[in-house]
Amino acid sequence: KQYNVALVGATGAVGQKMLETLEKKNFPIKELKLLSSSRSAGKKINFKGEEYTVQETTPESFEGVQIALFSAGGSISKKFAHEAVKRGAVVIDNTSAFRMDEDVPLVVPEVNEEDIANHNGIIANPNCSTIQMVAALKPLQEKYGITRVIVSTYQAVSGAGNLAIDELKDQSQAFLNGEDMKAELLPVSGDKKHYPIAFNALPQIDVFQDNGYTYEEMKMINETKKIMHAPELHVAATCVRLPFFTSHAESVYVEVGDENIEVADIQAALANADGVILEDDPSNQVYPTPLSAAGKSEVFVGRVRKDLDNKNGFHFWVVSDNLLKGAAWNSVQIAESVIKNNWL
Ligand code: A2P
Ligand code: 11C
Repeated sequence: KQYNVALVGATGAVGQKMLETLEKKNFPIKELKLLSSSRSAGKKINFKGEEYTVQETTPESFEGVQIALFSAGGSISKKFAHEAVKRGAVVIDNTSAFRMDEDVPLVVPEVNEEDIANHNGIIANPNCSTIQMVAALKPLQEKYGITRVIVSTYQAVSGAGNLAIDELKDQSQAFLNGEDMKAELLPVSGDKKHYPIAFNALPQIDVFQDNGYTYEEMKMINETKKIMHAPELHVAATCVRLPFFTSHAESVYVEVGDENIEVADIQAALANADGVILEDDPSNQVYPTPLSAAGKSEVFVGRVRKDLDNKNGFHFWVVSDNLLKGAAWNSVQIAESVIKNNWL
């Protein structure tokens, strides 16, 4: 069986990876609609050797659509997702618009695929930095129980979209030419101040909340508890943007429920987990990096160590392609699960 699919935000950084992923996975598409704003309407995009014309997104765009993948920002999802559902589509939304809504499953298939069954038309794809962390935490939660997580992130500019990628390129060029770097977008488009990302590190991803955490940090905290069905889990996050293009890296500290667990136990649980690849051999300098993970769909983990003071504490390093498992790949996995399980 084949399905009518719409892709909202087809011209964006994630949208382009969605197309690559749909092609790579040979997703059963009958008709494909590529949607954007009026700015890109008329643009031609090649998919599986055929040329498609990008169209402006309107409520009517979703007539006859069965699966709609949204990745054009939260405000666009808020404007059009219900229009798509009203017309019979299942929406897989890659923005933060509905993630914390009670009737919207927030899903990483390796962690909580069964939550999809309860959808009411919208299924949310978590934030990229959350996805890779929960993929690594899940096997530990299952085997040993976890009580506390403290994470610091090292995030690629592509998480902020194509314009941020261009900004890093332009600033790098300017810096190397001895010219002034123009900062107009990062850390957050629309915020009061902008700082150069090239040759820098910005401890702000998304806007600040009243509690002093950024929205990216609060997404990691709240989404993790929801996906893992662990409202009592203690989670703290510090999210930092660094000047590379692809993959987010994370330093994770986790406390497990049993003080007799050793590094080899954690490594074994990670090595056997779905979608996770253990790359951990310090004696041979083996560990994942943003470049080694780029273009791959798995979550890579290395540097597993036991805390030197807390017997329940472990540290590790998680890396994954933020546009693939962090976005496009996870969304298409959700779509595949919907089809496979008859959850349309
Ligand atoms: P467009 O090319 O028309 O601007 P990125 O995350 O790389 O910045 O991409 C954002 C994506 O969201 C693009 O595909 C962009 O399309 C799309 N988009 C932005 N604004 C709208 C809108 N008002 N309606 C539909 N799609 C939009
Ligand atoms: C970033 N994690 O790297 C963000 C991008 O909630 O889906 C993803 C935003 C989201 O800037």
